[in-house]
Amino acid sequence: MIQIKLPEEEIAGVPLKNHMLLAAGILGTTGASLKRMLALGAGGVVTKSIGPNPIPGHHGPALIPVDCGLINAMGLPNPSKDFVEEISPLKGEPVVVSIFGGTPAEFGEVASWFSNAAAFELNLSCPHAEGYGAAIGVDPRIVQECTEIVKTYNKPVWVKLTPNVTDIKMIGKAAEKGGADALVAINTVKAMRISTELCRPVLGNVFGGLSGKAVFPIAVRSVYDLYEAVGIPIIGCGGITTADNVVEMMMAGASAVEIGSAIYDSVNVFSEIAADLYAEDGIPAEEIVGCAHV
Ligand code: RRO
Repeated sequence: MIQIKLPEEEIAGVPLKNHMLLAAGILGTTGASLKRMLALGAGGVVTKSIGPNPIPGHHGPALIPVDCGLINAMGLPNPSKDFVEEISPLKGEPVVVSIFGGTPAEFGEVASWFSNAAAFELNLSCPHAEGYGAAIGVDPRIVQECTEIVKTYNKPVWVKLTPNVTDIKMIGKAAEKGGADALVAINTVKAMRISTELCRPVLGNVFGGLSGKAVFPIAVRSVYDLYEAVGIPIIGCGGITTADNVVEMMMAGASAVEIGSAIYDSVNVFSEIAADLYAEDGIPAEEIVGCAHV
């Protein structure tokens, strides 16, 4: 397997310690858990998505393990503005704050609270949130406007995209037009399970989002598509569990990756992948980013 060198420069405006970030939504609700994931080898961390008002989340069951993945319908649980204090001890660390709102103005309001963020990741892609996430992230005009307003806070802006669209390239281009510094592909894939014993949907919210190994090929395809359509960096996210998966994502066009569901199986996944991925005589990652494109 190809081995690479650690990054020597910022990636999409963020000084990452390696090419792997903790994805939004996993162990990202407290300053302590984010700090722990950095200590366990994450090159950067993305927080749980924070919105304009506190939300308790959907009622359970909210997370179900399935073959090769997880389906969640957490329902954007978050403490809103109180989270500013929660992550203040992490000042100076590569902490990307994931934010959401129902309008561009709400995105701007939430961004205005986080002067310590290394970057913002705009959640325009949660698949099961009425009025938020993918409900507005399928509209290129809104995606552009949300990006523009958050850009006024002078930090790198990453836009996380939903795969639940006919043409992800169109949404990616809208974010790029709004000034995005990077695209993150992908959020979870809309999914559900039914209990045949109970004759009812398993999730409290009925629908949720599928993550984990099952979605890796969808994420690779999305990154590959976006690489052909935009000129900004792409962060690959979805089902990555091995160093070879990281290399494959890079060959599709990703400059870095985010890892979430794999933590369910091993909290040491970052250091385990790093042991296989990096070598002092490895090649610069830039040499393989997008190399699969003909
Ligand atoms: O909280 C959630 O239910 C959730 C979010 Br914000 C998201 O972006 N993606 C997802 O699968 N779940």
